[in-house]
Amino acid sequence: MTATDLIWKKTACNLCYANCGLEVQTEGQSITKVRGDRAHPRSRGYLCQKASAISHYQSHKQRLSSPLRRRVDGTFEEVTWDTALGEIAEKLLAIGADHGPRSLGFYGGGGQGNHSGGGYGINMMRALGATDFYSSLAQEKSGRFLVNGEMFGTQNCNQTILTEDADLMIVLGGSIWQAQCEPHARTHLRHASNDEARKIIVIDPVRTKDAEFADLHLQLKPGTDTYLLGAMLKLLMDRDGFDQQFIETHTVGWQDIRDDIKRIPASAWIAHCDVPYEKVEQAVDMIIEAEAMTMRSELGIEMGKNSTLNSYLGNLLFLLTGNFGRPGTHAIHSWLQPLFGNSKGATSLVTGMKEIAGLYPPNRFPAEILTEKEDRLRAVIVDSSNPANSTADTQMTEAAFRALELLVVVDVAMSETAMLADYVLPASSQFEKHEFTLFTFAFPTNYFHVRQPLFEPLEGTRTEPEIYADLADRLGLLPPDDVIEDLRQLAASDRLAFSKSFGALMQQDKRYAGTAPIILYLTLGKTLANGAASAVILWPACHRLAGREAKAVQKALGTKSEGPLLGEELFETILNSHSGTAFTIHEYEDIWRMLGHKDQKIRLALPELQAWLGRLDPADDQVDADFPFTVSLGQRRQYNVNQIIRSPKWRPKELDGTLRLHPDELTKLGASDGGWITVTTRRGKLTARAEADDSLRPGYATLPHGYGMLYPLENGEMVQIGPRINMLTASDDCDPITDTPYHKNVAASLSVATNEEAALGEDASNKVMSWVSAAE
Ligand SMILES: Nc1nc2c(c(=O)[nH]1)N[C@H]1C(S)=C(S)[C@@H](COP(=O)(O)OP(=O)(O)OC[C@H]3O[C@@H](n4cnc5c(=O)[nH]c(N)nc54)[C@H](O)[C@@H]3O)O[C@H]1N2
Ligand SMILES: Nc1nc2c(c(=O)[nH]1)N[C@H]1C(S)=C(S)[C@@H](COP(=O)(O)OP(=O)(O)OC[C@H]3O[C@@H](n4cnc5c(=O)[nH]c(N)nc54)[C@H](O)[C@@H]3O)O[C@H]1N2
Ligand code: SF4
Ligand SMILES: [Mo]
Repeated sequence: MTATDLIWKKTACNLCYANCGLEVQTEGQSITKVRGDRAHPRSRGYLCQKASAISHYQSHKQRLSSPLRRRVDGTFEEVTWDTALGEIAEKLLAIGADHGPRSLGFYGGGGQGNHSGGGYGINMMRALGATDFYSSLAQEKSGRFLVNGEMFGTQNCNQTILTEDADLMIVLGGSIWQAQCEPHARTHLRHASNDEARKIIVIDPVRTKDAEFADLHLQLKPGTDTYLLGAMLKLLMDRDGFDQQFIETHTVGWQDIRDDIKRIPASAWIAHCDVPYEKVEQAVDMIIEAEAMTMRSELGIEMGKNSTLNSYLGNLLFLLTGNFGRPGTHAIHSWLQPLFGNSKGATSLVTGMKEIAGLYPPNRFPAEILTEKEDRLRAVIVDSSNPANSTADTQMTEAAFRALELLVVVDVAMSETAMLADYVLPASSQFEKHEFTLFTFAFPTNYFHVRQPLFEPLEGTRTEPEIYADLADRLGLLPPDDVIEDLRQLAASDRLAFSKSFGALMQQDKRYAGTAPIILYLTLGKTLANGAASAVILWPACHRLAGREAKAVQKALGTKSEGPLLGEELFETILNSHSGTAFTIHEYEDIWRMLGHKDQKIRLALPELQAWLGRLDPADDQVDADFPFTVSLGQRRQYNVNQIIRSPKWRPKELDGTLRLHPDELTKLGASDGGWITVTTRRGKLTARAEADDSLRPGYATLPHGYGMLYPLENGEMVQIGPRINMLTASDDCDPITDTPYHKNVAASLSVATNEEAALGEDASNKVMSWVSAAE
């Protein structure tokens, strides 16, 4: 080890979208020590127990280091980059020519820690004429995007919560302790809990760790949030709890929704939720008494029944009570570069589903392939996503991937999706390239962090921009070499002159609109210091923001520069702030101007959702006698992180990914704690190890997210580790407007596993455990 290895290098955690700043020590190509980066302006040294696990993302047995091509017998052979990219380009062109550009699609483009590559890949596909882009975001947040679009004016008017100054914090179907999602999440919980003046309400069928901190826990029947939210709105109305002045000043449509709320049969709906009426009254009183309230809503309602309607009612709750646009409430925030778009109602060719925020929902992905229609999807690039495990209905998703004429997977690891690919392209890891995320949701100060690489790329790998630039060239989507060379030279000598020439090229030839990021990468990008070429995609974003939000940018940078100079200063600051930096500091009054509606007023009336509210009837919500349990599929726990860490070595304590259920239910089933239970749904079945957990309501069970990977043991044997939960979910068990899956409320039957099933589970578990123990 050399002295330089002991230096603390700056980076960020890629295990959840809080993306806390880190300092790490390295040895060779591995990360050996991790601590919080106190200089990171947003996370200020905060991190959670998961951060040290990033070494298992960086180094493990399934890292890819060569392009792979599928053989006819299904096995893979290593091929050169030249062969792989040449053949992929040829096939993309042929499929596009034979069946039209809408037969080409793209899935993913970024995970919890990486968004630098997606812009290159998606735009390259756009340049080929593709319009079908799928993302995991569209299996969780589409309802929210749609509702925000209608209420605030554009689908990327993204609301954020200002928890630090709130005296009431509602956690609605989220697990702050386990899932985090913003830096200091646990600190907020602790502070609010220790402060007499601050209150916490948790709405969750599980007595979560958050609920233990709470002043009030509404442990409702799973899937009944819509009724609870409706009833709370009605009680608030009855008690004069709405902020009429806010409603009059900042909103439109109150007259159109008033009667919808008035009609809500609060008692009957609360009874349906199975929470005491007095507790709901208490919650309503706490909301009325609060000076400033935030409501953090997550997958518990977004992947719960009536997902989009939940998002609408949730928004109404904080808006009608005037908890928006002030410290400690809700706000919308600026973007350096929006993470998602604003759709104008395009629909897909096969199933006619709506594009929302520029994305199509994974739940419809298999159906867009498994059809005889000419326009079906035939060639797909998957980047930074593992849909074979993370999309609903694993069986159908795998069948769809197999039915493609071309599947290309760009990943750092041999994922279950890569295992189905025609070509697998090895990407450099997030610690081997410049990287950033667009999870920049803070207000009034918002932050951006471009992470410098810790390592040279692992031999044989390439960064995504390199991959897409090479592919775009082979696809004939780039200007001639001499044009690129001239632009590069201009960028090196005079950036403003470059800006003009680049703009002129884009005007002159519209074909290059899609590959503009790649052209920037090959020209201006190559002139950036320290090899930061991939971050060039932020350059136009910096200029746009400096034009749109000059004052807020100036304040963040402490500068008086204007126009293009301000854009350049922002770009340079972002590139050179290794711990991240503030990019805007807003005034609260800016919020109204940032709304998408020109009159700066929020729309309250959404007819489609009002009609849905009017149709709600607890009688329609009956238990299916064949599947009497509700299983929540994809619980966030101490030891899971999406599909980001594949090696089981980091979690010997929670190796199996247990099925948690109330001890009384175990007794009723005649099952034992630690024994094996088979879970059967309308779609499929699996066997999991049981774990007694009295924090769950009877009739309710949970399985964890982030398991079910196939991993090779020392002898090369592939073992599936933990439950592959989407074997249990059906694509059509989803929201009727946005197709968001109802993963948190899946109807199931549970039974003690047969001897054979239990033996299989026990055998896999023992094999992995003895390998993990030996390796330690
Ligand atoms: N440890 C860990 N953290 C993560 C991740 C991870 O894999 N592991 N993944 C990251 C990602 S991608 C995301 S999107 C976030 C998700 O973060 P969260 O949404 O906070 O996590 P979940 O555990 O999926 O669900 C949240 C809560 O919803 C509750 N819930 C279930 N059904 C219902 C219901 O019907 N009504 C209500 N009100 N609540 C219900 C669950 O009990 C749970 O406490 O986490 C991020 N952080
Ligand atoms: N049943 C059920 N299903 C769920 C959920 C649930 O709660 N229940 N949660 C859903 C949610 S909220 C989400 S966000 C999704 C997450 O699921 P996915 O969209 O599949 O995303 P991740 O698991 O974050 O990461 C996927 C892949 O990115 C790869 N990767 C990591 N770094 C890089 C890189 O630098 N470059 C490239 N090219 N690849 C990289 C990883 O190796 C991994 O294969 O799962 C969803 N699926
Ligand atoms: S809160 Fe999220 S980003 Fe921060 S250390 Fe934990 S897992 Fe990593
Ligand atoms: Mo997510």
